[in-house]
Formats: sequence, structure tokens, C-alpha cells
Amino acid sequence: MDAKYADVLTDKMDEASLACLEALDNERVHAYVADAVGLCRPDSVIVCSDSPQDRAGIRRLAVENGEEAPLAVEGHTVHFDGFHDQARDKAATKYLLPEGVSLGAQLNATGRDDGLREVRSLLEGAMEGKRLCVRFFCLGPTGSRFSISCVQCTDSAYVAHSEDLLYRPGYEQLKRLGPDGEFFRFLHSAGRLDERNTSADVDQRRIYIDILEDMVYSVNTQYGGNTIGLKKLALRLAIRKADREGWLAEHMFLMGVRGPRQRVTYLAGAFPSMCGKTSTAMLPGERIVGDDIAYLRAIDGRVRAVNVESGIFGIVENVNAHDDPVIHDCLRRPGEIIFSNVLVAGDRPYWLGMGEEMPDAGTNYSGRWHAGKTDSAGNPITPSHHNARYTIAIGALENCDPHLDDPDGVPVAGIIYGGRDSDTSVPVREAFDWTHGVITMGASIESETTAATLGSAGQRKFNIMSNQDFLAIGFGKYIRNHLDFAGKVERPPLVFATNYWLTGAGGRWLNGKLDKHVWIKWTERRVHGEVEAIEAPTGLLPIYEDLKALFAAVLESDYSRDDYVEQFSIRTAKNLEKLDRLRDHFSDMADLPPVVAETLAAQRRRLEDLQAAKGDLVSPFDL
Ligand code: SPV
Ligand code: MN
Repeated sequence: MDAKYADVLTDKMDEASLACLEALDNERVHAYVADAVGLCRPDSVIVCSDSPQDRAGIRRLAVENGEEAPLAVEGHTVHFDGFHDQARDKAATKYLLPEGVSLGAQLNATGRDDGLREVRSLLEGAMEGKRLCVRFFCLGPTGSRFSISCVQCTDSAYVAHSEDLLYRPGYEQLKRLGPDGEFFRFLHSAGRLDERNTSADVDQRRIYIDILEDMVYSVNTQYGGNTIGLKKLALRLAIRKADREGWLAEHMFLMGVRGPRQRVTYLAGAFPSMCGKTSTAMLPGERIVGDDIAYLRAIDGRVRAVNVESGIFGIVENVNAHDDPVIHDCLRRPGEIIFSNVLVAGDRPYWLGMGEEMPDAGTNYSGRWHAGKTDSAGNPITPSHHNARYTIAIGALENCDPHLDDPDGVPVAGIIYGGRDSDTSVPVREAFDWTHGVITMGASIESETTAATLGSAGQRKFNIMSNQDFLAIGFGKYIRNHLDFAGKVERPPLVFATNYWLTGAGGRWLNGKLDKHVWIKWTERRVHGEVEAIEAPTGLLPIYEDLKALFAAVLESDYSRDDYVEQFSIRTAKNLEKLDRLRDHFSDMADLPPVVAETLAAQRRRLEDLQAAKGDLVSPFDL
């Protein structure tokens, strides 16, 4: 190691850590760690390899630091984030733009020089009295064309521990890459801690993404979505890399769906946060590859995809034995699990919708909690936070797909776009073709907001491919990349749109939570051309008899004709209103190809013709 880095580092770490760092023949890694240490001034530094001992050390440190506390079941711990630090902070997340670069008006950005000065001054001395952990991970399977190496420096052992569960170890991978190996970098400090060990200065929370250096800074926050660098922060960097290299980095689950004759068909699905993405990926009897982020590449004429992660940072609310049996079972067994922002009583975790009675007192994200406790504005404090989560390795699930770590990924036969839409779209439909699907389904996802980000829930917002929060390139360019992607393969995946959230009169849900399993099975049958469909203005709809047969086979339930008509009637007026809203959504996007406007205009004509002929609500039997 060059003397100028060794000077900064030698006094801070033991011989094992120093040797671990020196064994990486990559000057940029040394420079990065030395810069982080010089800036944040930790008391000590620990450098972790992929060894089980080093990983166990991080787990112990999280408890010693008081960032996690053991629970009654072996391997389970709980972590709390601060009261005002419970979700992704979109307003404080900004791209640092070099002079002369623009990402379009929609992206939250600030000048690079000023931004760096600001965030680095917040990080200055932020680790005094603390230990900095240096960790190496790999996005995607190791030893694969999908792999991206990452180096994380954080003063939070909770963050480092979470990453251990969520990502593949990457020390050996980076070592193999040699002196020129490229990597993403993350520097995080929880900042000054209060008496509960949570970030004290959340009003000074900053998450800044330096696109020039593939580096992310995060300070004065602990919530995973703001701090687990490899998650959405890396996704932002990966979207830029994918744009440069001609592949796609997506906010998608990946799952293998079983069909007749032992067949397994792989589907990817993009849903905004809290819209049923994880529970779809974990449907009982199917096989999960991933629940949150996927990279898709055209390889030998086919779309192949990997799970970028190897664990799940999932929402625990409403996980119960009836609706999500696979994960519910896993959350009760001994094994490594971090629960965050749940209610803890008698060393047991409790969450809303778990199907058990809640204790009326315990510890939660507000500290000591009792039923009826209110916040400073007089609003009730829920026992567990709506965005409370669990962190596990996917391998802990009984239905983990055997190809999880396959360096070539899995072949993707269908892509599903989901959203939270109470009044417009049918529960499932198929696009006429790739272009129709990308434009009217993926790029047009409109979803009601949830507790996964700060701000009020329940407002209708567009969310391009469910990836809009993370887009680091112009929206128009991103949509164009999707359209062009089909040209790289012989047969693009079929495209579907689902909506689990449709309501009828009086706001009543039209579907049960398990119905999604039928929609997913229907898409699998369509991929193989085994069921026919009905042509509607917005896409292809299932035929009643096929759904009836699937409801009987999958859920052992009777699907009535009335339910079908109510759920699959085309709401022409509502769909036309959505097209009006879409006009604004697309209006200020630069770089959109003309096919976008043409496709939307054709959809409008079809809807207007149907409305003129048959009215505002048209039964699928009248199409
Ligand atoms: C999401 O909100 O989409 C998540 C969790 O998957 S976070 O890490 O906050 O992005
Ligand atoms: Mn997500």
C-alpha cells in the first residue's frame, strides 16, 4: 500500500485488517478507505473479508453497539430507526451534477461542488468515538457478467450486518479483478446518536449520489433504504451503467412459476413499494429468485436476469399465516433475521396484521410504547411502523429457486407491471406486444403512495416501471432504452399489468389477497399459448372459464361469473381520464420516441369507440 494511505490507516486498524486491505491490489480501494478515515475520523477501523469469522464479528458488533438487541428466538434481533427516520427520504436524496450535465427537470439534483462540500462537511469527524466497518460485496452473482463489485464504509454495524444478509460476499471477487477493478463506493455515517442510539440530526440527513465517481454519501440517517448502499443507492448507479452498456437495471422481483408437467417459467415483476411485490415473489408453491431488484441482459437472443441481491428487506406488516405462509413460517423459525421498527414485548416481535393479538405495551420506534400513546401533534402512534421490515437471506426460504446464484441468471418469459389503483384497471391483462406493454403498462404505472417513502400516503402518482424514484438518467431516455431492448432478442418477454387493489361500490376490495396467485398462473399459461384471451381496448383479458378453472385448481375456490364481470369490466371513462393524466406525465419528457404518442392515441381511439358504442362500463362479455 502506498505510504500516503498507510500513514492514515495503520494506527486505526489491527494487523489482520491491514493485511486484508493490503491484499487487494487496487490503489483506488486504498485511496477510498484512507479518504473515508481521514474525513470521518473513526477511533478504529475494521476491514472484513468474506470469512465466516469476519461476518460473525459484524453481527456481534451490532449488538455490542446497541444497534440491535437479541430477541427470544435464536438468531433474531431487533433494530430501531429514529422516530422521524422510518422511510426513504426522497427530498434529501440528490444527484451531484458536474457542471454542464443535466438529468432533466424531474430529478432531484444539486451542483456537484457545492453538494460535495455540504455532505463532506456533515461527515467530517462524524465517526469520532466509533468504529468504521469496511465491507466488500457483489451486486448480482459473483463471477458473472452481471457482477458489480462494491465497497461500503459505514459506522453502523446494523447496516453492515444487513448487507451481509442481503448481498453476496465480494472480497474475493474484488481481489480477482486486480489493479483496474471497478467498483461502486458507499460512505455512510449515522452521525451523532441520541440516547436510543438513533441518528440525532435527521433534519441534517443527506443522501448524495456522485455520478461522476460512482459513489454515494449518506449521513445522519439509519433507515435501510437511505443507508444500505447496495440497495436503492446502488440501483441508481447501476441504471446509469446499464444505460451506457445496453442492459436494464430494474426494481423487479424474479420468480419461477410452476406450470403443467413440472415446467418452471420465470417472470419478472415491477411494482411500486408496498403494492404486493414481495408477497407475489413468495407465493406458496412457486420459486423465488428475488423480490426487489433485477438486472436484465440480452444474452444469446434471450432476456436473462439475475437477482442483484441475495436477501430480502421486506415489509412485515400484514405478514400472517393465511396471506403469506412462506415468509410467516420463516419469521418464526430460528435463523438469522433482523426485525426493524416492530413492537417488542417480552423479547418477541409484533407487527400490525400478524394475525395475533398485540400486547398493549412494549418498545417500538417511539421508545417505550403503550396503547393510546400519541405523538407531539396528538396523532396515535401505531404499535409497529407501517414500514417495519424484516431482513433475511433468501436461502432461508423453503421455496428459494436453485438458480439464485447462477452466473447466467434465469430466462425471463414475462414481465408484470403492478400498481395500486383503486378505480381504473382490471386485475390482470396482457399487452398486445412489447411496445404496447412498455408504454401503456410499464411507463404508465400510476400508483397510490404508501408509507415506504416519507410524505402522505394515498395520493395517485405516476411511477415509470416502478423505478422512477431511482432513475438516474432522463425519463425519456430510460423509456427509449426499454423499447429498444426488445430489438436485442429474438422473442421479447410477454408484458402484463396487474392490479391487486381494485375497488367497487363503497370502496370495497374486489379481490381477496390470494387471488393474485390466479393472475400469476394465468400469465404463465399465456406465455405458453395454452389459454386464449379477449381483446379489449387496453389489452388482452382472461376468459371467464380459464379463470374459473384456475381458481378451483389454485385456491380451491369457486369464481363466480358476477365477480368476473365486476372485476374485468372495462371502465372506459376512467381509462380515458387516466389517458388525460398521462398526457401531462409524458409532456415534459425529452427524448421520447414518437411511438409513445402514437400508442397512447391508438389506445384513446379504441376506448372512445367502445365508450360511444357501449358506455362507461363494459362487461367483458360485451367486448
Ligand atoms: C422499497 O421501498 O422499494 C424497498 C425498501 O424495497 S427501500 O430499501 O427503502 O427501497
Ligand atoms: Mn423496493
